[in-house]
Amino acid sequence: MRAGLRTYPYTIINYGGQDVRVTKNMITLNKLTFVIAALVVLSVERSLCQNLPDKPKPLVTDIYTADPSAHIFNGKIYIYPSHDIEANVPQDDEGGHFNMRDYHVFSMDNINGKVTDHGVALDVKDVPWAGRQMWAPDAAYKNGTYYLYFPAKDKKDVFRIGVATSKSPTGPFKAEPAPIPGSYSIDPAVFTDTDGKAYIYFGGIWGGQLQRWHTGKYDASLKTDLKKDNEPALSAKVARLSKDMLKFDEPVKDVQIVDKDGKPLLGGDHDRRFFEGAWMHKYKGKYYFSYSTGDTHFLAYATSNSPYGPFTYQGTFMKPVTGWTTHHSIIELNGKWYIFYHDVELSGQTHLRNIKVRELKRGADGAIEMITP
Ligand code: FUB
Repeated sequence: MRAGLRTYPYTIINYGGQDVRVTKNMITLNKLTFVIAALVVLSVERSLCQNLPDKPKPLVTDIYTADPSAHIFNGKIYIYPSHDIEANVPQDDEGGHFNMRDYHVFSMDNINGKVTDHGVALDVKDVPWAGRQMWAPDAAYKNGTYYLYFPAKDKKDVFRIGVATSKSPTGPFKAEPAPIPGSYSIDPAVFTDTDGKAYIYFGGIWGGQLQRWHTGKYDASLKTDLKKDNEPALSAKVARLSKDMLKFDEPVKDVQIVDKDGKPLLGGDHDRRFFEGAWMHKYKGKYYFSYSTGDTHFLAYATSNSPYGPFTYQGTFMKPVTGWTTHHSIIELNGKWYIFYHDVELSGQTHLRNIKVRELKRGADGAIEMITP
């Protein structure tokens, strides 16, 4: 200590117009209070800034929802799911127990926000060509119109893909009088690339009937797959959409998935081959094709430099959820990525599902981290 200078065991501060003595201990305590307060503020802020729980809860609890296709339109999240109902149809390999009749659209202001049900957006009775089973839909937007793409069985019990339009993202949607010409099978997913071109991916084996079209003609005798385990697996399909978004603009192509040596995945490779539930997203210029492996219940993905592929298989990224089916969509919001998916937490029954959302994380190389639901 320097001569002539005195130190005091307290500091005087002016608090509310009065001089107050503050001891060292008090300063330490105040620092602690400050740190705690900062931590509380930070954690509240983080929850508003789209941090989601690791064990998400169902987003909708008053009706059953599945196969959620999420999109951001005008800065808001819209979800286009299937609407599961109890139709008392026994479970079979053809998915007869998924006997849905309509679609509801849901919206959220932010990823943690309230979920709003906008009611019935399209009913099977208003689709002139459809007979039954309104399965997993998707949506797209172009030039002031919203498009709802949906699979349904036609009056001959053959799955086709329909399209319906609306001026609002929440519908109601008006169906075109006939399915998309040349369409078949299920699970349409529409991806609009950065150059404005839109592509539709679709297909699903077993109950989704993709195997019945492998010669180009419908063959009802093929119930599950081709039963050729050592031959290339059946592929999902892709076609660019026409400018009016109502038709295929080119012949349908195979979405080929190959291993790291460039060899096609085989029909017997049930852990890796495509089953149903296609989704496409683009990350850092690469195209990520993701899908369900069906009877092995994984979500898997493959990447390419082209929206047409071939796609190189990268791995699975979600372990089986509760319930037989697994189906997802992936969106980016404010620099973070989210996966919408379903399980059967509410009902415990495969055909009565509930949608959920959680964050999708990646490694520095873009690899999607494994999710354990
Ligand atoms: O919801 C009916 C079907 O179950 C979907 O089309 C498949 O993807 C599976 O989730």
